[in-house]
Amino acid sequence: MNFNSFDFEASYGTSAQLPASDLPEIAFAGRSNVGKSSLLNKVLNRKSLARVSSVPGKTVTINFFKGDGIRLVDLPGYGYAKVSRSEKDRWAELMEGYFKSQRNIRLVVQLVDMRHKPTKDDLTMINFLVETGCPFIIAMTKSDKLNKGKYKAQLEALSREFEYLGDIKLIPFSALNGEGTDEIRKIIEQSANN
Ligand SMILES: Nc1nc2c(ncn2[C@@H]2O[C@H](COP(=O)(O)OP(=O)(O)OP(=O)(O)O)[C@@H](O)[C@H]2O)c(=O)[nH]1
Ligand SMILES: [Mg+2]
Repeated sequence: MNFNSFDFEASYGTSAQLPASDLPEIAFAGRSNVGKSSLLNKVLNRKSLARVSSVPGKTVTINFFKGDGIRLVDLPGYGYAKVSRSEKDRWAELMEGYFKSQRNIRLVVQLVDMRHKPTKDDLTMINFLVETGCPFIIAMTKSDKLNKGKYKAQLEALSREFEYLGDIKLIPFSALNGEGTDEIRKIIEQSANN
């Protein structure tokens, strides 16, 4: 798959606006600020195709990137405490609209911060993926921020934490040094061709 061929397609703020699902889709989910846009940019070999911000809660839309016969879908981040009730409702409407409209979703890349235990919202999202029967992998982001000892300890802790998921793949990832990029690309490619 040519990961350099992707381009931004469109942003949607309500589920009614979502285009027909006429291509395989790979979606990216995770709490606000976990590094979704950074991971997308890394996988697509681009500096700032997906907007990266240090201000959490910036992406309140679903963003589509199209290339090589598939769509990559940047889902809005969750779990940011300072958003208003109406923004939370908008988030829920968008996510439910996306997941419950018979789309051709081949894979969800679920992001969690490798430095921390999964949040309550992370677990809610992961259990939602389990319930919908959606295939997914877990990318553990910001792995570069851990020293060798912490890295090993967190890898073990998160492996235990997610043991109940069976053989769901856990992939340490860093947008800074590129760890995990090739593995994620390979899984995206396999899922798209399935
Ligand atoms: N050190 C390090 N920093 C990262 C990594 N990934 C993301 N960041 C930083 O974390 C912050 C948030 O990254 P984004 O990619 O914008 O996160 P997001 O999940 O898209 O955030 P929202 O769109 O707001 O939900 C930025 O300051 C990034 O530079 C990583 O792998 N390593
Ligand atoms: Mg983002």
